[in-house]
This record gives sequence, structure tokens and C-alpha cells, in this order.
Amino acid sequence: MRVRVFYHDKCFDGASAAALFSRFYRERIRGDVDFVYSGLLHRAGALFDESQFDGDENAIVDFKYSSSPRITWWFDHHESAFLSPDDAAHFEQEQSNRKFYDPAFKSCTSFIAMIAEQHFGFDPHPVSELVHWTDIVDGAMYDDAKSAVEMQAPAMKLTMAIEASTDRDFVRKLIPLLAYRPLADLLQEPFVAAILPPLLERHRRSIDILRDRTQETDGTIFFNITDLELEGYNKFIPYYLHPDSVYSVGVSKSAFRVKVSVGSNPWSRREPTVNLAKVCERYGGGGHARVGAISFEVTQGDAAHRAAQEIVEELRAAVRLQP
Ligand SMILES: [Mn+2]
Repeated sequence: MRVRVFYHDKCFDGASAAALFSRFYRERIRGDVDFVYSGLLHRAGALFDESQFDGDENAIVDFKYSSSPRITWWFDHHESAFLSPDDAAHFEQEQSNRKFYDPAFKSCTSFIAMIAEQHFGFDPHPVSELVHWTDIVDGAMYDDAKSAVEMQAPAMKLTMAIEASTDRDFVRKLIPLLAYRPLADLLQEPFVAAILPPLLERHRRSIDILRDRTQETDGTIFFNITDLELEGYNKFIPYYLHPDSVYSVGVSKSAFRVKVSVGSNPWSRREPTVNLAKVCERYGGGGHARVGAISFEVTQGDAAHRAAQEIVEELRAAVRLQP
């Protein structure tokens, strides 16, 4: 029996959701199973290659819905979960008790733990550390920007490694361990320990770069780092550098996309009032109310910069209107 698990790649919650789903499946659905892991990233154009839905079962976790009949399991908690009204309607008709959606959950991992326990009798206690930390990391529940940027906890170092590693197999190697071992243990694994020092050094350099590149006006930070290899930077650095900010808009570039990242400061004294998932959906992106993103083709850099400027203006206007 072969189960292919599609997960949100370069994301601590995505990897943890794949890990927890696999442990739950092995313990409560069937034991004689081989898991194959496939990371998915948001990009301009088609998100899924349906020819890859080739397992005996195919699961998607922490990523958008697919109406393909080959997909037999789905869990998500993103506000922007459906690519189209047709997909949302398709999910509404769903009767299998194997596809689940709740945008109120801080992490997809804690959502799977709850469903697995309540619907399938799974015991979540052995994975409580993972569930605890995915809620903190995906829900941005850090005490302050300093602790989010200093990354003392093992979960935060793993998050950095998952987001910034350039080894395409790194997350695939980590997933089978994530739901079975204490997070501090995983830092000692040779394939993890080897990449931490250079990534921490890169992280420290990225703070200096963003100190140069970020500008805050009307509570909204803007930065453009498309000329640098910096995708996977710690997304809390702008708020660490600009503690009074409410929003940030950044443009970055990788081999396959130009990304406009739109976020809000979790420690802001002023409450963010704009739903960022809705803003990003207008440009073909999505996410959560407090953080979202839009992916453009690498050839569509001008469109990305235009979208970023429009969003910056919109957010600055919203902050100016706030009491
Ligand atoms: Mn998530």
C-alpha cells in the first residue's frame, strides 16, 4: 500500500502536518503502508500536476483543495483554501469523512491532531510537543519579535532549516522523524546539525540586509530584495527592526517565482484591520487574515512590483485612518 502525501513545502507546519498525518494513518487506518512525500509551493499558474496523484491513496495537507477524485484525504486551515468557487462547492458536497477544513485553527498540524483523535480514536499525547510548537510557529505566538528572531527553541531552528535549506530532499528526510522524536533530538541528526551553522550565519546577515532595505511610512514597511538570494528569510525581522509598524510588504525572488509577501506585526500596539488573505486573493494569491502572499512568474516582475506598490498604498491609507 502506497500513500502519497502532498504538503506545504518549506513550511514547519506543512512538514509537521505530513508527519502527523502519516503517524495517524499508520496507527489508525492501516499499518502496512509506504509513504511518499511531495512538497507543494505556491506559484503562478497551475499548482497541481495531477499525474503525480499516483498513490493508492493521495493526501494533501496544509495546502489548497483539489477536486481530483484521486485525492482521498485533505486537511487545511488557510483562509484561502479554494482555488475557485467550483472547488469550494465540490468540497461542500463531500461525504467521505476524509476531507476537513477549519480556518480557525492556528496550525494544520493541531487541526489534524484534533480530527484524528475525535473521528478516528488517535492518541495525540505522543505528538503534543509538535502540536504545541506548530501552533506557536504558524500562529506567530512568540512573546516578542526578539524571541522570534533569536530562535532559541529547537522548533524555531528547525523552522529556519525547513524554510531556508536549499537541499530539495531536506524536508523529505525530516518528515519521517518529526512525529516520533523530541524536537531537540532532531537538531543532533547529522543531516540537520550540518546545515544549522551556515543557515544561522545567513540569518544574521539577512538582519543587516533588511536593516538597509526596509523603510517604514505610515506604519507600513516596504522592502525589495529581488536582487538578492534571500527567499526563506525570517519573516519577523522587519517587525524586529520596526517595532511600531503594523504591516509589511516585501518583494523577493527565487528561481521559479517573484513573491510579494504581505504580513502584519504580531506585536503591534495598533490592531491590524485589513484582511490580508482578501487583499492577496485580489491578485491571485492568498493566505491567512494576518499574513498572505502572491506568487508571480519570474518574467512578471513588473506586475509584482505594481501589486506591491498598490498594496503598500492601501495599507498606509488604512493605518492613517486608524485612531
Ligand atoms: Mn499551516
